[in-house]
Parts: sequence; structure tokens; C-alpha cells
Amino acid sequence: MGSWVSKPQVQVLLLGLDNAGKSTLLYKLKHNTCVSTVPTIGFNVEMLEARKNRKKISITIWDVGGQGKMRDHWPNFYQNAGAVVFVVDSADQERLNEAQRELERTLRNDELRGRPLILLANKQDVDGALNVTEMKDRFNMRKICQERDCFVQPCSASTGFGVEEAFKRVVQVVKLSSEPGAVKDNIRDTVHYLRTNSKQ
Ligand SMILES: Nc1nc2c(ncn2[C@@H]2O[C@H](COP(=O)(O)OP(=O)(O)OP(=O)(O)O)[C@@H](O)[C@H]2O)c(=O)[nH]1
Ligand SMILES: [Mg+2]
Repeated sequence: MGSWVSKPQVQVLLLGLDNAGKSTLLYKLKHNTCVSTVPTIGFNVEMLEARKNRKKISITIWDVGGQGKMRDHWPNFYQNAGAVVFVVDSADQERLNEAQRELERTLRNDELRGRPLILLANKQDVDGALNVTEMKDRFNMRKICQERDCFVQPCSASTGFGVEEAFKRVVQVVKLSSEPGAVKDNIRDTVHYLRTNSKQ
């Protein structure tokens, strides 16, 4: 068996509206390349290694599709999530309210109580993107951060700006999970749903 098995495992969830840039970010992190993505129906998962408190840890990143129908499946991934990374297209002014509503709905779930949040203000390379101060205001960060560790990181998944910093921040705040298999068990419902629907 590979050596990663014995390392502490952590689970990180990448959530956010469709088109926010989650998959682009995941592959930028994993392969340092800007891949051309298609909307995610289901989820992508990648494993990365990092050091936390001078120990090697293995980080499993779940990138779950953000389209309306997919959002109903987000809760299947909440159990044992060590941190939530919520990706926002900070240049898409028309969908900021929708993103903010989804973030609040997500964080209201009991299974995510006290879990750290990293809000990624993505697409900083696009003209008109909101800056960190504007994002904090728009997403009620003061209120949200009363109950959890929070951080807003500006980035561009396309250019790579801020991506490494975001990952470092995730490693810093992520909680080690006690039952590494549990998230995998919970995705069975989602897989079943996708299989059933793809046959129609
Ligand atoms: N300019 C710019 N475009 C970006 C950035 N990040 C992602 N994109 C583009 O935004 C589009 C959507 O990116 P995805 O990574 O597929 O978005 P997603 O959040 O995974 O979307 P779903 O899978 O539908 O939930 C693609 O055309 C990306 O190339 C960025 O930082 N800057
Ligand atoms: Mg995607």
C-alpha cells in the first residue's frame, strides 16, 4: 500500500455556484496548469499532500458541481469536512446575491458547525472584480466569522494569482477528521442519483 495511507487525512470541500471556477482551481492546484473545464455534473476529487504542524498530511479535495440541481447534493459531502472553501466569481455582480444566499444556507447546516471557511474571491484578473474589503461586506463575513475561523483570499484560478496562498490558508485552518471514510460513504447517494439520471 502507498505511504499516504498512514498519514492523517483531511477532507476539504470546494463549493460555490456553477461557473465560479472550482474545477479550474482544483486542477491549477493539483497540476499547476490551466485546463479547459466543462460544468461539473457530479464531483471531481483529488488528493494533495501538505505539512501541518511539521507533519505530513494528505488532503482530499472534493469539487462538487455548483449547478442548481447539484446543490441539493452538497450536504452528502458535509460530514467530516475539515474546511469549506467557497469559491465566488467576484466579477459576476449579477450573481453575488445568489452566491451569498447559498453560502449562508450551506453554513447553516449542523454538520458544518464550527468548520473553517475560506472564501475565495476568484477571477481577480477580470475587470470589475470585487476586492477583499468589498467581498467581506457583501458576504456578511463579520457575522459568519463569529462562529468559525474565516478568511477571504483574492485569487485567479486562471493565472494562479493567490492560489498557493489559498491552499496554505486551508492547510493552516483545516480540522483533522476522525473518520476518513465517512465522506466517501456519504457520496453513495450522489453517485446513485447520477447513475440513475444518466440512464434516462
Ligand atoms: N478569467 C477567469 N476565468 C476563470 C477563472 N477561474 C475560472 N474561470 C473560467 O470560468 C469558467 C468556469 O470555470 P469552472 O472551473 O468550470 O467552474 P466551476 O465552479 O467548476 O463550475 P461548475 O462545475 O458548473 O460548478 C471557465 O470558463 C473557466 O476558464 C479566473 O480566475 N479568471
Ligand atoms: Mg466544476
